[in-house]
Amino acid sequence: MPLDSYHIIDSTLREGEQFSTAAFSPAQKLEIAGLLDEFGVEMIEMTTPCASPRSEADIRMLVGAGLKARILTHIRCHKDDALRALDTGVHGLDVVIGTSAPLLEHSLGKDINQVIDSALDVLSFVRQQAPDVILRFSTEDTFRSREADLLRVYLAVADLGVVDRLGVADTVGVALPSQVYTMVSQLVRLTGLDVEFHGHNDSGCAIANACAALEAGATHVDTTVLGIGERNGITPLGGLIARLYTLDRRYVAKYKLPLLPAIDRTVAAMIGVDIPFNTYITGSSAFIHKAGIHAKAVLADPSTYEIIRPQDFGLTRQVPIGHRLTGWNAVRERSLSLGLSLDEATLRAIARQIKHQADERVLSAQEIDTMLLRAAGQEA
Ligand code: HCA
Ligand code: CU
Repeated sequence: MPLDSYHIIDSTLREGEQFSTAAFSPAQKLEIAGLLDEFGVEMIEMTTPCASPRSEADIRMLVGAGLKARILTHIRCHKDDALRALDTGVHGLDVVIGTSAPLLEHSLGKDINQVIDSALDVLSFVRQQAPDVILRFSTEDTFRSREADLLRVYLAVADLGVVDRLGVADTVGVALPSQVYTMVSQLVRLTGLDVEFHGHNDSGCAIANACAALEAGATHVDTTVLGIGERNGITPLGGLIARLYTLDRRYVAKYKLPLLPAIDRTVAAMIGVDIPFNTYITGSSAFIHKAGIHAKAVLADPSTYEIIRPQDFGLTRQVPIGHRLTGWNAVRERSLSLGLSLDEATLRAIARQIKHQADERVLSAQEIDTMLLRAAGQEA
């Protein structure tokens, strides 16, 4: 079953470079790739060597860096692009061509028969040139393409017998999980090839769609750190991990999970953004329990309100106290961690006092500690 054996293709160094504020230096690319490799992603996709001289040099640099992850580059369906890519010694080529009506008309100026001819021509050329290169063929804007066209393209490519993997791309983030499931199942059934899913997040389904693809038999999922990419990006690495972890921790056991916070922090700093508060696992509020009822239950048994264990990612939960929703159990927990043994009536009274004051203003942790110490007869 694919969920037991899927691979992550991290595209922070390709799709992620297309994020508005991203411009990674060679040293930064090496650092990101090193972290991702240590985390355990199986493949790292880089910008085409045709983009700029630096892009080409950086592929050579990463190929020579001795990482476990295979280095791929992403190219248009052109022989010249393929030759330049192969010349870098890269381990794999991700070839893409548009198939939707808007792209056929405005981007490629080709009809679907010409797309098929060009795909077959370029792919067989690549295979002749490089018998061992990992070769993937993907259609851009898969979910706004005519299904009949898609099937013709994919079946022709599969019959050619030279590619290792087919890719489906939700380029504009329109697909629903059910559509992804149907498309991927069809490709798996009809071709028997490995299938990769690449999904944008314009309407908030990138993680769900990646999961649906895996459930349907996809073998590879594209991610980027924090989900960065064109517009608002694609499936985030941490989000995919969170999704799969909550299905079954064994699905993500092969990855070095405690490295995720450093990976997110590193890339956020490089692109000059804060990690958004609601980021899966590493957002600042991911493990904060606030209301008294939640705090009480989570302090008694974290699984009551925590589907992800923060310690699996090297993180800790927080239970803030100085607000009007607080409860005496959380106050007791804090007093115990200060080494105080206050009785229940005192703790309840302090909780009431906090609620009263916090109706005007949230109290700091320091202010709460002072209250507790005073109640225990110790000066703060
Ligand atoms: C893009 C291309 C792509 C390619 C995805 C793939 C997309 O529009 O920049 O090769 O699988 O989203 O279609 O990123
Ligand atoms: Cu994309």
